Parts: sequence; structure tokens; C-alpha cells
Amino acid sequence: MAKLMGVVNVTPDSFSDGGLFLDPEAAIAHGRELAAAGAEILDVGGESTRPGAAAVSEEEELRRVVPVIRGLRDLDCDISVDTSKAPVAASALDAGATIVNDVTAMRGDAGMAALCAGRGATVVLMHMLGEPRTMQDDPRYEDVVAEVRAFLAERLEAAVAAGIAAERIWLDPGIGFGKTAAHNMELLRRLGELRELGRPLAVGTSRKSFIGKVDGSAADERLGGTIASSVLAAAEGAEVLRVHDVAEVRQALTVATAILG
Ligand code: HH2
Repeated sequence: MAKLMGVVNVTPDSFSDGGLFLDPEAAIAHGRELAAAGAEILDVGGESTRPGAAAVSEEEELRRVVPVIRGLRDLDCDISVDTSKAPVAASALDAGATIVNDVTAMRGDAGMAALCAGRGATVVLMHMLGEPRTMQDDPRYEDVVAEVRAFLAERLEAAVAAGIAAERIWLDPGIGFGKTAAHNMELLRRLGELRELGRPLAVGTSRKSFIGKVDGSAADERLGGTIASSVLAAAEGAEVLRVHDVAEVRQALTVATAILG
């Protein structure tokens, strides 16, 4: 069964839960709840990547994520840090994280690849077209799946060349990162083509705007769409699902797996 990566956003401005867990105690309590609900991984992030989000300084990002990782490290869960800054990743690894989830696929900070190689971290390399501020301004592809696949193949090769063991690399199509709703849904339908790269796929559809494009729902009304897209992604071979609603997606996956055998 796919593993669940529960989202712990220590931010004031994340698109669906901004401000709810900015206080470290609230974030730690939330992470513990997600672990109890069946998350195998907790993804702790201190910077929103939604279109138009404000940039966060290294100091502020450290201040947000490090105490939360320390407060979760005793759990029987892997901890990932959602950052593209190498110094933040370094401190997060010191504090107990073992996975670096970098939405820039290590293009954002020249020091990231060497750090992850030297520390033996697992890394998530995600596709994004453009940068968060402008990525949703008319994104275009000839063939979104072929282009995402070529990008991930290139980043995988670069990571291995930098000394990161291939076994420690996961790939992510970056649902919502420089893609229209049609692009996102085509990627989800054709996820099998990305599996051919031979690495585990992580997929994050949770509460994202393509769901709202389908049925007009607001970010806090997208649980059904999150479950449908997560279960379908798992059926297409995703091994890690990054979700906010761990208990509900866990139940959906358990039932789907029981039916399919
Ligand atoms: N999506 C978000 C953030 N990080 N990392 C990976 N690997 N894959 C994703 O799809 C992904 C990600 C966006 O979701 P969220 O953290 O809820 O929002 P925000 O960026 O506004 O904090």
C-alpha cells in the first residue's frame, strides 16, 4: 500500500491551512495526530509555495521548522523537510529529519545536492515549470507527461552525479506547479509513464485547485476530490501520497486495497 506523507505546514499563508499551525506547539500536536492517523512520513515545511506567497528568510524558515522537527523526532515516523534552502535542510537533518523534499529539485540552492549526498539523506525531486510566483500564468506544454518525465530523468541523473544514491531518490510530478487542471489530470492518468524512470513516485494532490476547477469547490471543501485523486494515483503506482487529511485517505486506501486484493 502507498505510504502517506502527512503535511505539517508551519506557515501563516499555506493555501489550505495557513496560520493554523504556525505556533510550534500546535504544529507538533498536529504532526502527532497525523502520525496516530497512519502517516508514515511527516513533511514539515516553513515556506508556502502557493502562487503569490511571500518569500521567507532562511532565519525565519529555520525558526519555524527546527523546533517542530525536534518535537516530532521521537515518533516512529520518517520526517521530511519541505525546503529548497540547503542551510535549512542541514539544520532539519541535524534535528532529526531524514528526507529532503525540495520542490525545486535541487535547482534552487547550489549547495543542496552536495549536502544531501554527504548526509545520506533521501531526496524528493519535484517537477515545477517556472517559479512559484508566476508558475500558474498560462503554463504550456506540447506533451506534459513527456516533458515532466524528461525533466525528472535529467534531475535524477544530476542527483546521482552529485553522489546521491539512486535508491534514495523519489520523483514527483509536481501537481499544481506550473500546470493547468487538464495538465494535472493528464499526469495523474498517465503516471505509469513516470514509473518507467525506475524510482518511487511521490504525488501530492491534496486539496489542490484542479479539484476546485472540476467541481467549483473551495480549498476547504476538497476532501472527496483529494481521496479520489489519491486512490487513483496509488492505483497507477504512486508509492508516496502527500496529504493533509491522513485518516480519511488512509481509510480510502485500505478499503481500495482490500477490494483489489
Ligand atoms: N505540494 C505542496 C508543497 N510541497 N512537495 C511535494 N513533493 N509535492 C507536492 O505536490 C507539494 C510539495 C503544496 O501544498 P501545501 O504544502 O499544502 O501548500 P503551500 O505550498 O501553500 O504551503
